[in-house]
Amino acid sequence: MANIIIRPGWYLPEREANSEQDYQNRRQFIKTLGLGALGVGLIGCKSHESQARLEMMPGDDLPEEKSPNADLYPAKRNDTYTVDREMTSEKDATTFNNFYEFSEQKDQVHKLVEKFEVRPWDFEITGLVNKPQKLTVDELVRKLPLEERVYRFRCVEAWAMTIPWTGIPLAKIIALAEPMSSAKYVRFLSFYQPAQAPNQKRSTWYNWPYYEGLSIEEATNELTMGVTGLFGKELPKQNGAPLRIIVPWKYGYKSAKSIVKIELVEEQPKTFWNDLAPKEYSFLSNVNPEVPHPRWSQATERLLGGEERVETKLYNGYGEYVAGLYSS
Ligand SMILES: Nc1nc2c(c(=O)[nH]1)N[C@H]1C(S)=C(S)[C@@H](COP(=O)(O)O)O[C@H]1N2
Ligand SMILES: [Mo]
Repeated sequence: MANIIIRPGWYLPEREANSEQDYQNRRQFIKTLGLGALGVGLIGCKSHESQARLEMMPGDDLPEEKSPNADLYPAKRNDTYTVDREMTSEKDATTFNNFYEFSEQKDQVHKLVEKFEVRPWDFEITGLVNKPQKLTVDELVRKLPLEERVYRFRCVEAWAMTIPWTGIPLAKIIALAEPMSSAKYVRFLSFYQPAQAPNQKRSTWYNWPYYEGLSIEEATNELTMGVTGLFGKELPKQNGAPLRIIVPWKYGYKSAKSIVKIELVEEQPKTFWNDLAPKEYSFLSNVNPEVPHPRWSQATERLLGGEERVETKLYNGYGEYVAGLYSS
């Protein structure tokens, strides 16, 4: 029973990975039809949703409240991590999103985040720590310096992008709480607001809220960041505002969005996708071109914004930083 209900969610990646182009064409067609019909409907009835859809432009997806931290962006770029790959456009990176709390359709997420309230945003660092922390993201970005890094990012569905994230090394964020030596893993918990996130309300077969995890060595590796910005501005809601994780050598789903809790724990934590389909989404999930997903190859990836495919690299090209974590 439960299996049948869960399928729609994790079967989507297959359709995406194997016939993404078809799928996008169909969406475009539906969108064109839909807009025409909405235009007529609007004359008599200004429904909240249809109005939002008509008026929404890519740049409008930023937090609406005036930001007390706008002056922190753009942050200085740390060129140590600059990647020799062309930058993905801001439009592509902010209109094609995996964020199942809002929609399973990547091109719809950015249109459905309007009600999502990301300020003020409380989050905590708890568990096996000497100094548990409770603070807002606005406080966090004043406490620790922000920097910009250009990273490759690779989704398990075999698409990839290269974009400038702004944030703080996660090691520094975790250090605020002074982890105990018994802490071996870090667990991330995303928000739960079904009134603001339509798919949390509709698709109740998922184990909301989203949860992920890393070993403490992975979480405190110099590459891992707590991210609050993108393209020199505050993080758009659809990309995981106001605080998300970025782990650039692992498949995208390891990088939890819109987190409210970082918990230091002793045992390897359970993770959202691993619980749904353990054979397809492992806890480790390092990018590896030689290990195919059970339903598709991971040897190449499509660069967002076009049809070009390039070879996928072991650890997404970050072996010099992380190979040592796995060499025992
Ligand atoms: N809370 C939450 N975090 C999430 C996801 C999600 O659905 N919910 N999707 C993951 C997946 S599969 C990917 S590829 C990336 C997508 O991030 P982006 O939309 O900023 O590209 O977010 C990851 N983090
Ligand atoms: Mo993904």
